[in-house]
Amino acid sequence: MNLADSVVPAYIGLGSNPDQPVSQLRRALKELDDVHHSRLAATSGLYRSAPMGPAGQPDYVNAVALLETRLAPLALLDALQAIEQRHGRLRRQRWGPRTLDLDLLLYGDAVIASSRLTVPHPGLHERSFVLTPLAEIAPKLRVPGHGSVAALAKARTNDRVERIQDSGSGADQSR
Ligand code: ROI
Repeated sequence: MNLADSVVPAYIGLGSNPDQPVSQLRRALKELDDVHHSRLAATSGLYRSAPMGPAGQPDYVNAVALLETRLAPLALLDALQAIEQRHGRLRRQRWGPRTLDLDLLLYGDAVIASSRLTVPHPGLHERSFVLTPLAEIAPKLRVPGHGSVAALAKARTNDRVERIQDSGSGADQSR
């Protein structure tokens, strides 16, 4: 197992649209809590957001989670992809509907550009459906090269992103 030397804060973006997105995200948050060598330290509420990409797809539900992990970046990516697979990930079309998307947004302050993984996530600084839930749990966090999450979220006021409920993951209640 490929472990980091210390515990690293990793921020994960969750998104789902076609098939009961609220329950997909709730289940996914529980599964994130079970990732080995990791602890689910914070979760945002759930947000309904207008789809970015082709028109005619349903609204998305999005959230962000903070995982404190000892997994190395690619080992964490493997764990996220295993969860996506369990949700029967549907991804037929670029920017089309998806059953469950888990994006590794930030891994500590690492900057990674490899064939499998780009961190910070390339769309992070300009996507309200990521910035708004991220600002709920980490407003002061800085995105390398782009400034604070709160400032980035504030700059994007035109996109439709509405908080719909607490995530109910149990992360805040049970610890
Ligand atoms: N649009 C929204 N609102 N939320 C997402 O999670 C999302 N994910 C995607 C694309 C297709 C870019 N659009 C999205 O992958």
